[in-house]
Amino acid sequence: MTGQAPPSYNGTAMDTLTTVIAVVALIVPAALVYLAALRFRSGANALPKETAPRDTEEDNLPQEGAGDAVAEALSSPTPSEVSATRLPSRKDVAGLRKGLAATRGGFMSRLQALFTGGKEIDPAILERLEEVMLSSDVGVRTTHAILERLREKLAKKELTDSDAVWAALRGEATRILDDGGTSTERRAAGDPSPKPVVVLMVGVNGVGKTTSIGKLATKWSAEGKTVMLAAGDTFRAAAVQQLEVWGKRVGADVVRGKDGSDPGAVAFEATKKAQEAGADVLLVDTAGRLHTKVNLMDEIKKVKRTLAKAMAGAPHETFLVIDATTGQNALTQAALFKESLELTGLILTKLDGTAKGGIVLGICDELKVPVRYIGLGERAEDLREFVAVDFVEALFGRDPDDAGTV
Ligand SMILES: Nc1nc2c(ncn2[C@@H]2O[C@H](COP(=O)(O)OP(=O)(O)OP(=O)(O)O)[C@@H](O)[C@H]2O)c(=O)[nH]1
Ligand SMILES: [Mg+2]
Repeated sequence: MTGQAPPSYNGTAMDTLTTVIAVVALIVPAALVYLAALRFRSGANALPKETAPRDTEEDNLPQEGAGDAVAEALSSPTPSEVSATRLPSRKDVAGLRKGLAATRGGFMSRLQALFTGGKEIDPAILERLEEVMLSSDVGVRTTHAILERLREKLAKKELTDSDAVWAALRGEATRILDDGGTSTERRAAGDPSPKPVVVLMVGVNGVGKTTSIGKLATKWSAEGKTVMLAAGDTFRAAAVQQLEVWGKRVGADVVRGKDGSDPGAVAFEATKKAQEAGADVLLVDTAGRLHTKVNLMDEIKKVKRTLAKAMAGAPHETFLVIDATTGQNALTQAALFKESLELTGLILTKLDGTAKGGIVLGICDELKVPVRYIGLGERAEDLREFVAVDFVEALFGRDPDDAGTV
């Protein structure tokens, strides 16, 4: 009877069925993962043509190097939580794009002009590229390093059209800006949640130290942190008043000394008061000083040592504030401050006021100190955490509302 299959036949059918189920169980999840990956890629490809290619998948990852040790200490997230909050955001990119309008209209549009109109890619274009980069404050060393890598790609025939060169440039920018964030591990290795987190703000005159303190105080207060300010610029009475205005606006106590008193003593007293008050963060303002004046640099080193005496591990952050409009001099300043103080981060201010934002590349490449915040205006909300992927997208991406420019 055909309906009665022998037992061995049944066994084979079961084996086949089991195999089919196992294969399906393996293939279906793999297919789902593949489809999800495709969706992700097509999402990226939906961006305007020149913004789409990121050199590697790694380039798409959140920039862990921009991990904000202060925020980490204040809210104590795990490193993976920090990463999760660093995904590129279209809203952030749109805001950045506005703040970087001058650089987009200057440096970036000059760059893009080299590659539009189907120009042939030859070594002469790289010479013009060099000219644009040098005149946009990218810096000699960084410009030459980027060009060297482009020449290699050109020789290997990897740069066949302008899109490929644009993508390569974008890749170089991402690599350099990501590299700047190498000190996260070291910072994360310390006390994960000091209280208060002591932040020492240093820099030459008029770069935006006090304003950046006001902006950070606003940001952290809005996040529910208790912020205190130390008026460590005892040089000018007006400096203390300026800080007090911010203190009032933000609702932060300001610890001040007598006019002309020792800035170290103010910093010491403020740290003790912040500890007693259980403040989450203490921002220490200091007088502007020329990086070339040995006595002034010795003074700031002393302030730093005094902070460590007041609280082990303090200052937890030493931020050098740099004015982006000062061009190559900013690099010299930063190098000398770095030599005297162990900098944990840079705040690059007034990026809204320069068409030569290429300086960010030079600074990240040469100093290897992470840019932590950028200033894009004078208002409290104009200080932004620096996230390399967003920054690169804001510079190299096309504005969806403006098809005409970069
Ligand atoms: N456009 C623009 N202006 C800024 C930015 N940051 C600071 N400023 C302005 O720069 C000027 C100097 O800022 P301050 O905060 O007083 O600078 P400082 O480093 O504390 O100066 P000293 O204490 O004198 O050394 C002020 O007019 C600020 O409003 C920024 O990101 N963009
Ligand atoms: Mg000041």
